[in-house]
Amino acid sequence: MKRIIRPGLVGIFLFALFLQGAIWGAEPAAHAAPLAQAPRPMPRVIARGTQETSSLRLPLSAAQRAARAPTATINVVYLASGAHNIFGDTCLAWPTAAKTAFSYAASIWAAQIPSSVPITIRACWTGLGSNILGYSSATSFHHDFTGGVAGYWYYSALANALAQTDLNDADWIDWDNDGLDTDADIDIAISNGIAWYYGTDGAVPARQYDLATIALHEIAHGLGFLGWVDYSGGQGSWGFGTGMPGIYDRFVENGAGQKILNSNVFPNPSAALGAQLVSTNLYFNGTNARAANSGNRAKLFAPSTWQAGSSYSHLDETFSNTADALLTFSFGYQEVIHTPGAVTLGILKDLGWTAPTSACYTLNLNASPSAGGKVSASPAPNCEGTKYLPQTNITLTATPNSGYNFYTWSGTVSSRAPTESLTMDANKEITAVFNSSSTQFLFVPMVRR
Ligand SMILES: [Ca+2]
Ligand SMILES: [Ca+2]
Ligand SMILES: [Ca+2]
Ligand SMILES: [Zn+2]
Repeated sequence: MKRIIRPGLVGIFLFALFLQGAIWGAEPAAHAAPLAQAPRPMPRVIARGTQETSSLRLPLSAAQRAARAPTATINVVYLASGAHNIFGDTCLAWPTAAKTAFSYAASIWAAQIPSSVPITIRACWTGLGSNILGYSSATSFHHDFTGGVAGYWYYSALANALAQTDLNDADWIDWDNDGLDTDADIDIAISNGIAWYYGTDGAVPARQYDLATIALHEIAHGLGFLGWVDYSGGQGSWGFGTGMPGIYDRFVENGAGQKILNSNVFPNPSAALGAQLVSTNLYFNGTNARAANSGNRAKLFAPSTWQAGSSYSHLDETFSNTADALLTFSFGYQEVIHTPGAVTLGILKDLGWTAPTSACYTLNLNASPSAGGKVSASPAPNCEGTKYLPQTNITLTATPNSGYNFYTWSGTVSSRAPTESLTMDANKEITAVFNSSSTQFLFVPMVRR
């Protein structure tokens, strides 16, 4: 940690010293002392409304919802009217139907990410700026715990999952300002001044925003889709004065493959780093993100004018109106996305989350013999790139090549019809058996000649 004191950096320096004392230097005797107040500032991101109508509708069917088994417990604490969240906003009473939509989003994530430690979200219903739908941040951040990569900040939901213990419940810091050492993991605010749709079926009327979609988006940030960089007056920096980057930043690079954390190329802080942050040329390069994105790095939102709360911690606009649009920075009227999308799941997996095996099913299709014909499936894969969401209804079509006929299916479909439907309720291995016209001709004389 650099200890260069300059006017204006004193506060950050004290913040860094505070972190040292609070996180590394805590001793049992300190228990008699008051809990430390949580250090601020910390990264925060906002979701914006476009006031334009979107045509993207990706809700979950009733069967798809029913098939989702929780892999984690996500508790939502709806802050009471008059309570303050960690950013000092005063919360208003939550409409009951809004809570239903928010909890629905939490249940979707609870079936996507595994953790043995319950995740707690503090949700504040409050007035926000014009066209701001909501904002999100983690409640606490941690580093150098068992199970994580040393030298990077993690948010508590992921840190707890990796450490398999609740790290912020006994760390002498009252991160959520409730007077207790026990702490939540994610802080989300939702605007009360938006024309929201509170249903969970995706049937959003005109000129309304889908609250479940926005809640799903904001929770993703709290799970780790949120970088530790800042930009001011052309200067870019990472670590918020702590000298330590976030785990998300570890994967970010420019088009030429230069890591933004490479201080030889981009000192921290520097104008060189600042230029990268507004370069429209930043990518998340992780094994799982690439696998989910046709082998390509996932482009990040890095517009030429820095947009605080939007830049860097969202997917690029090229993902708008696709199945990966959930982590783009803005939403249109009627935009419905109730699945995280393969690229976002890949990024979360690169950050350290273990993808649950139950989230999607594989469908392997074969033709026998391979020269005999083709098998096609409709719709295209809708989960993690090449797989299917549970309960997706699939139509299989066997098309023989010239000189062959379709004979039968083998595997989990047993039928003689060349067009067959099935429901994805498990991994499936299915073969279409073809026979050549001559084989079929020969078949008949072989019976009891
Ligand atoms: Ca604590
Ligand atoms: Ca607390
Ligand atoms: Ca906790
Ligand atoms: Zn966002």
